[in-house]
Amino acid sequence: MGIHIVQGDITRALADAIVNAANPTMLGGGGVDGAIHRAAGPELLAACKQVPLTERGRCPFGEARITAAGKLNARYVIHTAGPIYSQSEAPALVLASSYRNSMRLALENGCKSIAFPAISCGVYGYPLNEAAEIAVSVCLEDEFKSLEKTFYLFGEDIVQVWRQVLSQHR
Ligand code: AR6
Repeated sequence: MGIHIVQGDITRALADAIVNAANPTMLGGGGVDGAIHRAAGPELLAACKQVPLTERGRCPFGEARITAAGKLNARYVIHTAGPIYSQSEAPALVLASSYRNSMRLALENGCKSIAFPAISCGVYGYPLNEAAEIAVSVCLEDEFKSLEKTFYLFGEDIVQVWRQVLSQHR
């Protein structure tokens, strides 16, 4: 299935799963994480508190966790903590893992469609071009071909970057 790019708010997405660019605490935050929690309502935070985390109560960078979606038009929210670009030893591997683990969880839960934000491209500081290259390449892996993938991107500049990278892969 294809890869689509939409300029706009991911909380409006109609998809089986909406991916949240979260942080390892899984307790919400700013940016897209804040928007998703606000739109989903308090059920989402309650659901996040139920998911299995590490002994220290964390979802490690590059991993993902799935919850119900509260009031969103989706069956699931998949929360992943992308890398903090300046602090990660291997940001490209971690970012690829965030996309891969999110899509694996979606497939394991019977999803046919998934909506992504630009994971790590806000306060986590990932350079847009490199992030787009990783996002698109992982989406094109054979394992994920049955999923309909849509990127919801904030702003014209980032949409341009994603479109250009996608066109280079076609
Ligand atoms: N829909 C789509 N994209 C959005 C939306 C939205 N409603 N709101 C922001 N973006 P960021 P990160 C874009 O900072 O870099 C949180 O506090 C935004 O313009 O949300 O992975 C978490 O709790 C940018 O392009 O996520 C973590 O602590 C992209 O989404 C931390 O931020 C990602 O920006 C994660 O940082």
